[in-house]
Amino acid sequence: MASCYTHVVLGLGATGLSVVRYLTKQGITPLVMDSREHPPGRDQLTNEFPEVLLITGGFDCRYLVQASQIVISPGIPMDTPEIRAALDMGIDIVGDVELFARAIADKAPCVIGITGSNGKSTVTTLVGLMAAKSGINYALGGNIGVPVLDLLDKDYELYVLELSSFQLETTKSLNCISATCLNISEDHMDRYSDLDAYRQAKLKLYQQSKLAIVNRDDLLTLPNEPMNQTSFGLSQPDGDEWGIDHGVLVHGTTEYVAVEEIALVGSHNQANLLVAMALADSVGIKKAAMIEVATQFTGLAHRCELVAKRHGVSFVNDSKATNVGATVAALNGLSAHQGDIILIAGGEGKGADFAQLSEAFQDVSQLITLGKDGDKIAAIFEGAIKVKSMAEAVTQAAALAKEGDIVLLSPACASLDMYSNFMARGDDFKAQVAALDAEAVNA
Ligand code: UMA
Ligand code: ADP
Repeated sequence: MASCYTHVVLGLGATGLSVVRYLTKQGITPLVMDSREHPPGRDQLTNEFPEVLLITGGFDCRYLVQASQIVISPGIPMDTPEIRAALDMGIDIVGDVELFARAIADKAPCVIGITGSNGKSTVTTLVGLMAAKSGINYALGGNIGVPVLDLLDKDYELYVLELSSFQLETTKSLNCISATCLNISEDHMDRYSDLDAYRQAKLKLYQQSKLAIVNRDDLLTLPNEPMNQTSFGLSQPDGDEWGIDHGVLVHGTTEYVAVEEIALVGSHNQANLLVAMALADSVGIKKAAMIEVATQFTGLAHRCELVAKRHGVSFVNDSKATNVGATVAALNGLSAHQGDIILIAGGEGKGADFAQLSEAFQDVSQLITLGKDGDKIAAIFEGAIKVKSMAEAVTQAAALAKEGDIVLLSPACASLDMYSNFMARGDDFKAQVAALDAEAVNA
């Protein structure tokens, strides 16, 4: 069988659709394959690109081995046997971010790259807001939810990119002005052989940047080889580093903003602000713009978001805590709280070792678990309550909570066992909290 397809797109989600859009604009009609029977973008593909052939239910090797380029979605592991076979034959296998990097190589705009286990979306948003306040024509994209190839329709001075380890596995040509790996803690252990394999995927970003901004409080974020670098951290900085000195965020000896004036809550968010300012500084964003954002931005939805206060009980939605590190950060951020913390956790654990939650669980007075791996979390907390739905979790939590307590949804797990994404899970939590009031009215 001779294939007429030079380009094959693997995966038909947000990324696959953006790749088809990009390739067809270049006059290329790709073949699309998805290993699921009913991929999410099927209807959209048929409507937008009726001429594009879609094969579902597997990856047909006969097409792969005859292609000149295979564009792979981040959710598809590189060690899928069909992809390995094509790689061994020397076929160009790239991700959408690599295609983006090649497409902008001649125009040479400024690119900032942001990776890490937790805080990527917050830092990406902070840098974007700082750029906006500085009057820079910028775009945000990548893992934050906007496929990078969709940003090529317009010209921008600055691209601020959130990059996952999955995306970085297939990217080698980004030419960033500055890049950071915010922190490293266990995530996606169902995809990587160990923590170092996951870390090495993230550190690939530094090789594609003129400046590395490392977290001196997390040595796993340091590059393998010394390079042009500076650091951020919660301690007093040395020389030109970013840090905190006597309660003030500083760059070297230059004061930026006092901790008490920051609108975001928690020490992890002070770190997020420091690195955002360091990245912003690398592209000439003005100090006044950084300070304005630091004092005004209260955070993204689904990240330690206070959704309701009911009879003196605070209901906090941290649905974006899709790994253990994020839940630990949320609990550490609340450790000074006087009342009890009732935690709702569980979901798709992605192979995580939940024992790492034990220390932070000292601040939890009651644990309610749900989802596929809820039982594994319940096993490390005596007297954990196991429930089957968010409605049950919220009702139980509300019944246990008294004035001054916090009910925190911070699952330490992905949502995909019960929901389409973390936002749907957070929205369900909010809806169940709102339903408590309706029940009270009707009682
Ligand atoms: N697919 C297969 N075979 C597989 C796995 C997936 O065919 O073995 C297909 C699926 O059937 C589906 C398509 O691939 O049709 C989905 O592709 P995808 O999983 O790569 O997801 P996209 O919709 O393209 O979204 C991706 C990112 N998703 C993942 O990395 C899993 C989105 O990050 C990102 O916002 C988007 O590209 C735009 O860049 C989400 C995410 O969960 C938020 N990221 C992970 C995280 O943050 O922890 C890394
Ligand atoms: P990401 O895009 O990397 O998932 P987000 O900014 O969306 O990061 O935040 C995800 C989760 O991680 C939230 O639960 C948030 O409270 C927590 N978080 C944010 N910043 C940090 C940080 N610097 N260290 C640890 N956890 C963090």
